[in-house]
Amino acid sequence: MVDRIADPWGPRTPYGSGQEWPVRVDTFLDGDLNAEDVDRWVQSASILHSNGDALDIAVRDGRIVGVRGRAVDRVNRGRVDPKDLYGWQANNSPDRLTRPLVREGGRLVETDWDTAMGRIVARSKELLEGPGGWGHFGFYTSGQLFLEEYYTLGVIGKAGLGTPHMDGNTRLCTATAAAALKATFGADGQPGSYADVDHCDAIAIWGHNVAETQTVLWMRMLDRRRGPNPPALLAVDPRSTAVTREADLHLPIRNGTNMALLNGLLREVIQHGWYDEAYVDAHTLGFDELCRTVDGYPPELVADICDIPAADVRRAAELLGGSQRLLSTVLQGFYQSNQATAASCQVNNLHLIRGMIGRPGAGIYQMNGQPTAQNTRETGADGDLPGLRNWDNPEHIAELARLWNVEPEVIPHWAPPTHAMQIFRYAEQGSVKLLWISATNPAVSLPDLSRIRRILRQPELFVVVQDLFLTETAELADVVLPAATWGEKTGTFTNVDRTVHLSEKAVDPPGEARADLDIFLDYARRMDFRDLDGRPLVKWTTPEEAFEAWQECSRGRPCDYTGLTYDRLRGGSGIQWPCNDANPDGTERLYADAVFPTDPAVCETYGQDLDTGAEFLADEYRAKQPGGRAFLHAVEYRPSPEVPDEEHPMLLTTGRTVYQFHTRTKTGRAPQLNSAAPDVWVELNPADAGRLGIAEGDLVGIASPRGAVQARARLSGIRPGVVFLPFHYGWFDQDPADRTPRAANELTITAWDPVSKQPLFKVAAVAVTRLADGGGVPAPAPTVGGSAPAVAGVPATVGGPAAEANSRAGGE
Ligand SMILES: Nc1nc2c(c(=O)[nH]1)N[C@H]1C(S)=C(S)[C@@H](COP(=O)(O)OP(=O)(O)OC[C@H]3O[C@@H](n4cnc5c(=O)[nH]c(N)nc54)[C@H](O)[C@@H]3O)O[C@H]1N2
Ligand SMILES: Nc1nc2c(c(=O)[nH]1)N[C@H]1C(S)=C(S)[C@@H](COP(=O)(O)OP(=O)(O)OC[C@H]3O[C@@H](n4cnc5c(=O)[nH]c(N)nc54)[C@H](O)[C@@H]3O)O[C@H]1N2
Ligand SMILES: [Mo]
Repeated sequence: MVDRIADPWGPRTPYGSGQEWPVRVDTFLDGDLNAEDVDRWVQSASILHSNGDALDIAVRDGRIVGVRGRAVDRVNRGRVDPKDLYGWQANNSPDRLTRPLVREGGRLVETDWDTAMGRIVARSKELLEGPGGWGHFGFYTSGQLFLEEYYTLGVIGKAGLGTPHMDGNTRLCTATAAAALKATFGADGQPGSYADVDHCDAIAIWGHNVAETQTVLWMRMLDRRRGPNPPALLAVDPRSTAVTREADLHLPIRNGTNMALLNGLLREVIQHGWYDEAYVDAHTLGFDELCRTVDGYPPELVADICDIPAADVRRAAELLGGSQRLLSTVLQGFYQSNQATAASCQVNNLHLIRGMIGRPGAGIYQMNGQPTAQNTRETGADGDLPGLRNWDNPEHIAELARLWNVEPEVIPHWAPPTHAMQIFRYAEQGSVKLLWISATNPAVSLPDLSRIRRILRQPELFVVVQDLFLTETAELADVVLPAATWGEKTGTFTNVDRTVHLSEKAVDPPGEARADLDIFLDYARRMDFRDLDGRPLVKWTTPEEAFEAWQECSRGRPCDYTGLTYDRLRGGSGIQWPCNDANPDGTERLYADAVFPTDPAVCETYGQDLDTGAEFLADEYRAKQPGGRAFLHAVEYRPSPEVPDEEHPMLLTTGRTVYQFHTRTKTGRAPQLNSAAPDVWVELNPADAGRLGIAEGDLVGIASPRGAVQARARLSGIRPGVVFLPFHYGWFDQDPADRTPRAANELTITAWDPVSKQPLFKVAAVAVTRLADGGGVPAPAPTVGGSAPAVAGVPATVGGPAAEANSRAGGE
């Protein structure tokens, strides 16, 4: 038995290069239950991160009572993340929404489905038939629904209403992953495989706290590090985390300077001749310009911009340049930071010029964050066109029009799809009049929250919120729809390395809550969307039928699902797309043949200028004659849009802890997870704390030009001049009489990457002041991971008997 709060990663199962990762099966069951007490085990996968850990849901008396990892699965080989071990308890929470709510006289009151849907449909018809039509509809969805639900929503938006104003919270999450993959390779889709961990000789971790955010992937890396021939480890993060402490080399760069670092590293690699000339010549475009640009970034300049020793820039380049099988992971420290897409593309460049792609151990993970974000992108629920199609390619539009049997003109394709930040802008300005929010909590997760609250409160904006709980966002809605969730509905989703899993319904949802698919289908029916022959536009009623419709849409595209079926996904391991006649068992790695989907007929985008975001025209793109080669993009470093000044002298960055998921609607309702990190804290370097007279546990005020929050100080290993706030803490569980502002996004800035349009959650300027003495009581911050204390005497975070889980190497 292991207390997986005290030890989130559990026992090691070391293994060597090229060996198979050993099985270790993790199980957690409610209270004193044993495996014999479980009525049924129902196949599923994790829903609290993008790793795609396969697990079975334990059911007893019609309730979920626990989970157990699936030993047969290629992704986790039985292991389960702490959030997944304990987080399912939120399904059983007594405060689940069980009936629809509508706003009456300023208050939300319970009603029936007919009334709630009737209001949405009446408002929709009024708007659609009036002047401005589709332009009034905005949809803001998620990276946490199922593939079948996104595809259905995408068809409703694109072929039913014809609105381009649809996006996911994936804009906040993995828009940069998609943008960087498109920009370099021509289309979305992760080149690497999780099995690359088994083969690599070096791992580079770029702005990714993998130990806390993809714990099972980290377990795999740690098991390699403890076995024979361990891979070298490089970590780039302004904080001290479990990853940077394990690393052979840690570059604690100033947040917002990734681009300068990467330019400097590429310069060193090129100048030392650590690149593969033959690969560069045959398979890439843009090497000469890349050389010219990075030439301006000698180690001393990089050291100055990033505030790290020049010798460490050289050492990092040596580590990267000396590796034969390099694995890179990139996540929010890049995606939500300054020059997000440009910097992420430099990691692709590094792999391309070294020929480190498409073979075992040489992998790139432009990571996802949310469990089903890949599907939001593939199916077009983020506004992109389904099947990774190019909005600017008339032939792609014609294909969709044929598939859906609608006029091509109905499908919005006259401009790029509207990104989430712009949808909220339109709502602010009043042109978007109906905003339908599903499975996301923007009142806590978007930047500059006082503005977001103002937008959502506007009386003229009709807000629909579809959720499990009365969230901070739902409180502001006109109609609240109670949704079923994971474990209560069936569907599929795809993880970071393209592994598709089936998640089956295990139990009934509470009260009148309905699956999101059924809600969208009900809306389509009531709106009476038709195709050209007068038949219903949406022709499916079950998840499996929706999946089959999606398969047709994916046919022949990079994300080809045509070889998959629900039956094939049952029983064994998840399967990686593309899975089709040519690859009946799925595809472990993309680009093994070094042919990239950059051909103008195939590519998902004609590209953008990575500095400004300006879109290239089709002819400009064709003139480059990519012919299946990948693009090496060269970009100069530019400072962040907000840098410290006298009034706001420190840099703020934000992120996560291992125990909480986002705005905590689930993990805040699981006792073991909640008590491990019950309230907000702020991480400070001891030197800054000393200068400001702040001790561990003192109450601190953090103010930016947009707002102010209060948090208890945790003196940690973060770099001097930088403070870190977890963004998990909204106000749903605060005493209504004392809602002291504590959400990190009160402070963050409305600014985004020009290419991916992902908001810059990782750089803002703030002032930090001491407000009150903490009386020697430590901050409510975990002692594990990034918030590990730099001072002695803070008691360790433990879960105790209630958190004891089973972990068995080799199986059951
Ligand atoms: N426990 C837990 N796991 C999760 C989630 C969760 O909420 N909780 N959410 C899931 C989702 S949706 C996502 S997107 C992922 C996110 O996973 P991560 O990206 O790993 O998480 P973050 O904490 O947002 O940021 C990662 C690191 O970036 C560093 N950083 C900040 N600014 C910079 C910078 O300018 N440059 C560099 N190089 N680094 C910087 C931070 O110090 C932080 O340690 O996690 C997924 N997994
Ligand atoms: N400052 C700062 N802000 C950030 C970030 C950061 O690092 N720093 N990270 C950003 C990132 S990467 C992300 S992904 C976002 C996450 O931001 P959000 O998406 O707002 O976070 P969640 O708390 O996951 O919200 C998901 C909502 O969906 C509901 N839900 C769960 N399952 C279902 C379902 O099956 N059906 C329905 N209808 N509802 C469901 C949950 O109850 C919850 O209310 O936050 C972003 N905001
Ligand atoms: Mo995310």
